[in-house]
Amino acid sequence: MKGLIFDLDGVLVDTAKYHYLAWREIAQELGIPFNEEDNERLKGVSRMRSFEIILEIGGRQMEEAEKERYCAKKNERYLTYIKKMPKSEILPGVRPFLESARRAGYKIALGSASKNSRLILERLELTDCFDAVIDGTKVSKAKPDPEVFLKGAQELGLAPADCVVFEDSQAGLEAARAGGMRAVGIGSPERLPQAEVCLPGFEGVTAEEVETLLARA
Ligand code: B16
Ligand code: MG
Repeated sequence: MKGLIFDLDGVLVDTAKYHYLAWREIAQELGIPFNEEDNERLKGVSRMRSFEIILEIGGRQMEEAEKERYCAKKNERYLTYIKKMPKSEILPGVRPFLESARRAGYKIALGSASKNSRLILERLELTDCFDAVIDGTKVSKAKPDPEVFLKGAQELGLAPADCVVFEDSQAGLEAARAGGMRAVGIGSPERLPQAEVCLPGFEGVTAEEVETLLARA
């Protein structure tokens, strides 16, 4: 294991709740029922695909241009939450994990579907922790396609097999496996059956310990 590739939303920071709040407002406006269980399907998938899933739930169809307008509106709402987000919303143990992994010589990349990832890393003062940032502005295929993680490995100058992906979404874990990388789920094994190893989070864990768990998996 030479490279660590991190998803952003739900792994480094709990932005998933803000995505949910913003989408719920849009769904309400359209009269589409939308709950936290439905929201699970939106994790890790692109903004447009998320909206299409909401339309599917409501049995609705829409012209491309109108879909774009709703996606832009959702993002405006989402950004109002993100701009108020305090630094303390970095998930527990994340910063020490990243810092100690860097000191131990691992290369670190971000592999996120979000087009807002640069802004979020800046707000959390995490930008300097990354050797490479691959996000929704740099990829054309959404998770579960492995493009985002393969580009991450490439920018780190590493083979996919030497990288481990940390993900909270099913689509993201499928992408990691499809790309030939090791896959660590952040969350419960029941919710994330695609993961080789699951961690509840990063508190009290080191990259070396993750490497040991993967060797046994
Ligand atoms: P944006 P990740 C994903 O980020 C989220 O999990 C997903 O819910 C969201 O729709 C997607 O980013 C796009 O985000 O609207 O900010 O471009 O989990 O891949 O870091
Ligand atoms: Mg995520």
